[in-house]
Amino acid sequence: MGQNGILKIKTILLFTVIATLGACGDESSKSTKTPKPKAKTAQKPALQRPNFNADSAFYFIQKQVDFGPRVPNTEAHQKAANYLSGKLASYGFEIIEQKTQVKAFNGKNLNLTNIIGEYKPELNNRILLFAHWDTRPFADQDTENKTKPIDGANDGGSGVGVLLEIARQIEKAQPNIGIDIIFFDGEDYGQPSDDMRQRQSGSWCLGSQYWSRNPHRENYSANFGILLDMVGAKDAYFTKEAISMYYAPHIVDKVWSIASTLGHSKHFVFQETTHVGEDDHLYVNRIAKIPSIDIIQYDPKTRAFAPHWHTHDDNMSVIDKNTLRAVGETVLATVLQEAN
Ligand code: AHN
Ligand code: ZN
Repeated sequence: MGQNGILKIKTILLFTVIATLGACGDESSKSTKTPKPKAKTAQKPALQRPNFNADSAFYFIQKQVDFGPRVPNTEAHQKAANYLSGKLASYGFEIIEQKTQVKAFNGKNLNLTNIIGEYKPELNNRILLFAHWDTRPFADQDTENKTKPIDGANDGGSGVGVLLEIARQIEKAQPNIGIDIIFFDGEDYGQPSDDMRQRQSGSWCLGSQYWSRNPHRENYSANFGILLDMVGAKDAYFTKEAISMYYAPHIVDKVWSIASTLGHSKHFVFQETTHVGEDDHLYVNRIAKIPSIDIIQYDPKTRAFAPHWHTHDDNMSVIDKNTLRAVGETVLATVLQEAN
């Protein structure tokens, strides 16, 4: 607020005091003629539990898995892209499909599509929500069928499923704030740790790297960003992850405190963890300069992702509606609280 704004409020308060004193000496009596200044300085209303339907989020994950693994350059990937764009459009979002070709660590050219949905594109006050929609082309953490692609119900499906349900609720609530939902492609095509080739930096997060260098609108900006990655498994915990704490500690605090108010501290634990690996928010922070956090399942005790991570066990059987609800309510409440 500028100097003028402060002066204005001071002046209004002064008048209020005089008006109240003038009315009578009774402290409990409140002037009915001066409700406006009160509204100006009023606190935010108490946080409400938003409508978020976990059955619906679950269904959106099932639909993605039903296409088959969403591996770039496959038919399932193309069909899933059409489904995701169509769904976001059906909730009133304006769609931009950002297409590019990138080289993977193994020399393959990958055709990627970042799917971007804009709600109220005309507003400058914006929030960015994102998740990756592609799935890992191999099961390098499995002991069997290591070269076959995975279902990626949790890793790929869950973040997108929760965000589609949030999009559906945003259309109903019509908040007065700009919201961008981006489904990034090519996150999970990173070099396996046992790969014999020379170590390559930046082999993960190919779609978000491209977008961060080439945002869908010139001078694109958002107040902050929230990434959802592996947010659907039973009993998942989300720790305060190191890259988020480095670039956007105030957003971590905001989201974790909303989770706590809504009774979701079992999932959003007040524990910081060190680097859990590269993720899309790294590039959104570092290159696009949007302070962004990652809600990502990580077990501080085993210092690892869930046991199903990058294995064939990452299928619908690991998805749990209580976790989807905890994440969905928390992220949606965060967005709605920013609206005015
Ligand atoms: C790495 O393991 C390098 N990054 C973890 C990010 C990730 C992979 N999220 C899902 N799959
Ligand atoms: Zn992955």
